Amino acid sequence: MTNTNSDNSREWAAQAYALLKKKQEEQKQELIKQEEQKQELIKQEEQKQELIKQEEQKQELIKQEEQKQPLIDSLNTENVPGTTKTIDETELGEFDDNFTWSAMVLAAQGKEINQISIDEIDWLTKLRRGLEETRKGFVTELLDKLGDDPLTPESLDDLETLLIRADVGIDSTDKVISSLRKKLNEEVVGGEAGIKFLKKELKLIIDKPIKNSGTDLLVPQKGKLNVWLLVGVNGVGKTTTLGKLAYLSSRSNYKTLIAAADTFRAAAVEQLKVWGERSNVDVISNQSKNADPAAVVFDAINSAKKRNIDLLLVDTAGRLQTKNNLMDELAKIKKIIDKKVPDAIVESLLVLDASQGQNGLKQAKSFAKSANLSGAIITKLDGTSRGGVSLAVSEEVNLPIRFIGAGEGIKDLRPFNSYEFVEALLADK
Ligand SMILES: Nc1nc2c(ncn2[C@@H]2O[C@H](COP(=O)(O)OP(=O)(O)OP(=O)(O)O)[C@@H](O)[C@H]2O)c(=O)[nH]1
Ligand SMILES: [Mg+2]
Repeated sequence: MTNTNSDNSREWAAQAYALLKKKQEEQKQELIKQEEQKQELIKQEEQKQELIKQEEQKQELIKQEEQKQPLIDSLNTENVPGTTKTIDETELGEFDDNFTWSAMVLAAQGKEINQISIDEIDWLTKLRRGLEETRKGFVTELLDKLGDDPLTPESLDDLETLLIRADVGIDSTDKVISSLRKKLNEEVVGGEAGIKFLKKELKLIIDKPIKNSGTDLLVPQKGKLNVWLLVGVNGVGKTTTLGKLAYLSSRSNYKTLIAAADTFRAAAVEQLKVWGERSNVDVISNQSKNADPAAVVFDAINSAKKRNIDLLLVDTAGRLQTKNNLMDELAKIKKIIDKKVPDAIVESLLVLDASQGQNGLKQAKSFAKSANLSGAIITKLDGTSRGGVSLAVSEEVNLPIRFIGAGEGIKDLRPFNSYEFVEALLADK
């Protein structure tokens, strides 16, 4: 190779190198560019994924909110028509003996753990506390006397005295004691078994008129006008009970109306209107002095028919001017109902104040004779030692107990449940 050739070769090589270098540089740049693009793509992909994730999270939150909504709604309204918040929402109390006892009573009636409500626990606690006075002079004393020993004929005498003292009544007491005596003749009965047997016997007495009536639980019949008259002597709790019933009824979605047929006591209408407002139920009244109670009922029936009412609750007077007779007035009201709505389902419910004991029983007997009663409501079971009178009403007046009241609050009235009542009456300690 000549020098020239050699020079040319170097030149060529240099050019080739330069070219390659350029190529390489270009490739490098291309790679960098590609890398940059790749990074850009990765970044975009990441951003996209992030956006997708955010969207998913957003959707999840929306879903959670949607799931939460009906729960919040139902908590707010709790089936009270036309209101967004419940009246006196019940708060869960302490985890104590009362709670445990109430939960056990519910469980014994087949309730599952997730079906138990705070309201039920609250009511049973009130009932148990309310019957404490009756129980004190009764079961506690009996258990103290019995100890762990088997029942003897002497302990039956003690039991007899205690039952009479708790206003259970002579007839019911006789019945229970003779069943126990019979059982004692057949076998040895321990203290605990004795209480169990006693509970069974008392429940039988209370359940008899309920079974005979053919209706275990009194509820308004749908598709008909139900008229419930609340009757009883003055001060027993008719108006208060009617207010509580209006609340129960409207809360259970029955179209409810109140007739203020106690026209004797001036404040009666105002008292009813307060209850009506609390339970969101209208009150039909006639403010004029000495208005005819039957005329108020007449107006109320017209209104009930127009509005397609399920349940008309009628408050009646506990006392009238001497020239008028309470029974005649009730008969007049009944006549109007029969004439205007012959197919209505009418209940005449005698309201009885448990704290009046045997006196209340006397009233019940005289009302039962003339007022054609279909059931009883026992009030003021809180704090009386005479809760046993409920048994006398069942046995001696033969009336099914339909509701019981144990307090002045709107929720302090419940449909009567003989199992719960007897358990509360004979709860130990
Ligand atoms: N502790 C307690 N008090 C009650 C209960 N039910 C009613 N009361 C109270 O008994 C009093 C008389 O109640 P009312 O509802 O006005 O009795 P009423 O039978 O309508 O009376 P008259 O209209 O005068 O015949 C009020 O102070 C009530 O708050 C109850 O279950 N427990
Ligand atoms: Mg009243």
